[in-house]
Amino acid sequence: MDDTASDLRFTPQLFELRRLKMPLVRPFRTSFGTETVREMMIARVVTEHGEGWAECSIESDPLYLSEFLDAADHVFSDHLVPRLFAHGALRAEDVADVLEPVKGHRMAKATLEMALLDVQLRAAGISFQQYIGGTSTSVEVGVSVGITDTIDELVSNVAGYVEDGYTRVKLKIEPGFDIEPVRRVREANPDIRLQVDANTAYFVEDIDHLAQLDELALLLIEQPFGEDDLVGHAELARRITTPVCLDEAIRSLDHTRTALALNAAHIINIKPARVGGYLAAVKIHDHCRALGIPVWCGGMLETGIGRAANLALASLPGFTLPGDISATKRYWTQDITRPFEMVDGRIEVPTGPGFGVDVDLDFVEEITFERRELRPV
Ligand code: SMG
Ligand code: MG
Repeated sequence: MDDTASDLRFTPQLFELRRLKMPLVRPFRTSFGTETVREMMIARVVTEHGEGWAECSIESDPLYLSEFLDAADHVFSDHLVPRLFAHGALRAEDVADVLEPVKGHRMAKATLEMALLDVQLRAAGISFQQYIGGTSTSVEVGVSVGITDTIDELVSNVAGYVEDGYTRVKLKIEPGFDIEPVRRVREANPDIRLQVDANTAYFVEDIDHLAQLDELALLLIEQPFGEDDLVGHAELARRITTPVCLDEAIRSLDHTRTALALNAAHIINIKPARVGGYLAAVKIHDHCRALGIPVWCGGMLETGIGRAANLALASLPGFTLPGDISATKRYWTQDITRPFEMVDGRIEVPTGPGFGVDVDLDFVEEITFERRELRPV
């Protein structure tokens, strides 16, 4: 990583947490629920050297991972932010250590680190991409397609995304909506790169059933079993030919090391928030790259803040598979940053200082339904 960002120290004077409601352009259904209006949180930190913004990828309910927004409110105000205030001047690289005594809550921790990273890189005048040593000026992206009431509807939704230019499509699956829908999408699109994501909806007893996916030429199957079932995923990896990818199971570099040691994954989905932040995400990328394990950048239906950062992350050389980073219009009619457009299946990596996007304060104000300020006492 680039050291030019490392000279100054930053004293947080204020953390502002905002909860927003953003309507999705189309409902997004997974094995754990349907989202129509997405409840999101963003954070802003103010320091003596300027301010920074962060995406908080925590969901409103504890259905994807255990963290959820109402709990995060408490964790931020009573456990994490007071530790940063008490520590005084610091760099983004210090945040994980300062917050280490608090167990878990990695998405909350990732938010605070991200806000400080934005300040720090803006103060140094360098982009996040430069800081991590990302190489490509644009990255290949994909789209994640939700479960539908009928297979025809799914085939039609996928056709729309292919029409928009997506060449890699991920289908959400669940028991009762798996082999047949995926087969129909494959038949209609013989050449697209297709993959599936089950969000922990299956059990090891389902391996023979899931093996039917093998004839559909998928890039990968993502996290069919529980977040702790590494042994189950290892058995799956032995018994099917479709490459196995882990998402929910990977919440740290240690989880990554363990999963790979057990042969529980051929591919890793790196979601920065899930692993405790962008700095941990880079470490996981480096580890996987050294072992020749392909990685790709996961998505949490982010605002433009998170999308900007994910694009830079995905420009590291080990991100050899397209990420769940779609164009803005796949998610929102209006975003809180400038929109991101896809051209030829790729989106450009932002080059401005920090994460390289400005936040539309008027629009943020309009969609904020809760705003809290945390200051040192
Ligand atoms: O495009 O950001 C996106 C969505 C990607 O499918 C996606 N994310 O398990 O990978 C996943 C899900 C988690 C979020 S569902 C609310
Ligand atoms: Mg997933």
